[in-house]
Amino acid sequence: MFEYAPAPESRDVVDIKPAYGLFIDGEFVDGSGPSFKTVNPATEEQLAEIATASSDDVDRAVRAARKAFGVWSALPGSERAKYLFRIARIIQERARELAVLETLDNGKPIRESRDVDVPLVAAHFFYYAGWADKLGYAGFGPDPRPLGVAGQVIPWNFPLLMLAWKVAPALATGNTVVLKPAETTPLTALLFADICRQADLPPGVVNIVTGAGETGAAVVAHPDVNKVAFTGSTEVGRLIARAVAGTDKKLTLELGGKAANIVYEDAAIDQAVEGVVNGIFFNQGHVCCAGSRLLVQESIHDELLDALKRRLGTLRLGDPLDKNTDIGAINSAEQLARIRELSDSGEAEGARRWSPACELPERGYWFPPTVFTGVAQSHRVAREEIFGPVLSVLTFRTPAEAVEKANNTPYGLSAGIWTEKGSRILWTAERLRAGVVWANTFNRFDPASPFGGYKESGHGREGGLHGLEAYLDV
Ligand code: TXE
Repeated sequence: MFEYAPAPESRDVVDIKPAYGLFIDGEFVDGSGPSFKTVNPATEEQLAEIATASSDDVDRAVRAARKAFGVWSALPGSERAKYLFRIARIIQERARELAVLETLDNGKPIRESRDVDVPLVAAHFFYYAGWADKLGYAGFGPDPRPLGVAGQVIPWNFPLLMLAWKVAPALATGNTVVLKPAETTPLTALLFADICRQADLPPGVVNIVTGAGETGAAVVAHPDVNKVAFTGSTEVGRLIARAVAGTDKKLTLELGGKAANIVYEDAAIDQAVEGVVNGIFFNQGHVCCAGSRLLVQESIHDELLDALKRRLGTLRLGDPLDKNTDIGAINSAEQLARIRELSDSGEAEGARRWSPACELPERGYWFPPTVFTGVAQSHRVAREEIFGPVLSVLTFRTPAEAVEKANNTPYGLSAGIWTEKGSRILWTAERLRAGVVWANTFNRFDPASPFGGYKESGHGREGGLHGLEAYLDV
């Protein structure tokens, strides 16, 4: 029998201060709103007090960014590239610190923050550093111009990675930034502020304002912000679209999803099971492109479900700092309540609920990996984004039915296809209304490839060349 030996990462590699201010014009300053606390969702222990930026503080940050824009946008691209390369290298040097801090504040397994989040963050800065002196060759004409001050509001599921997706292309193109991290996960953005200082980035090029939705709304509404970039709920995305309507602000929105992961009967079952598990249980399912609807061909339903359940029985849920952990904590009490409410609706509407035997820690916010079978398209668990470790299983008989069911959602962010037949991949992919379609893999990201949705999943693209365009007048 296999003996379980815990392998905890040391939390001593991070130096968490008891209280943090806002980062404006290259300095940490007090916020004038009431401070709030950020907690470790795995233990509910307080990590730090965080300042709230009032609209006056946001105004100070935007003015600092405006002043810095003059200097930053006038630098030759090769100079801006040097700063971005420097930031990327410091991220690599401080990778362990960033990963541990991300795991403490967010609840995600250290294996993911160490092996996925932080390396991708560095990769985004390297990638966009490479573009900074080549914008004239990017296909947008000889002299594309930066927009000015970018107001960026990000969520809590990939705090540092969402920052990188937004900050790296903004800086490479000569814009300056006022960024508001999510209220439950501000710590890595504040550590990033320290990295900007270490890289000698000119003051005001990056400003970080912490706080809740009101602070985000103040960033979006500020008249001297030229570009708004948001990742979060569809509901808040709509509010932001309304706030920006009628202004000349450029807008990108990256919102929710309800992706179908389609498994055809000729798929390699073991590989598909791994893809389904990674698709929905990676980052506790707090992933906008999560494969939350499994569409399995009827003829292999029982075989696939048996294999899936066996695999789920081997996943370890627990201490996110333990290098063996597969499933960490839910990010907040609010998110846990949302997951519970939607899961209860699944049972009430007649779907069958299953979870592997697993003990949940007494403190903290936890939810077991959960599978719903016998799900109808009308059930809430098939229609609404749960944003948790909950998989809804539906079946199909023909490829046409698979496509119809996959597209039967107001969202259109991503999808997955599992089959050994190349022609079937192409046939299916060209009929799916989704911004990203993965074939025989899932949740793969690359800074060179554009990411974004159709329909209620938002508009605009981040990543790759398209990510540059979002920050330029072309
Ligand atoms: O999102 P919010 P929440 C989905 C997911 C989740 C649900 C709610 O389904 O269960 O949204 O999560 C800031 N003006 N996604 O409540 O509120 C807020 O402070 C400007 C999918 O956390 O959208 C935070 O920084 N900003 C998603 C950010 O918006 C406002 C990721 C996101 O919070 C604001 C997160 C306002 N009026 C949740 N109100 C994805 N696409 O990946 C709030 N904010």
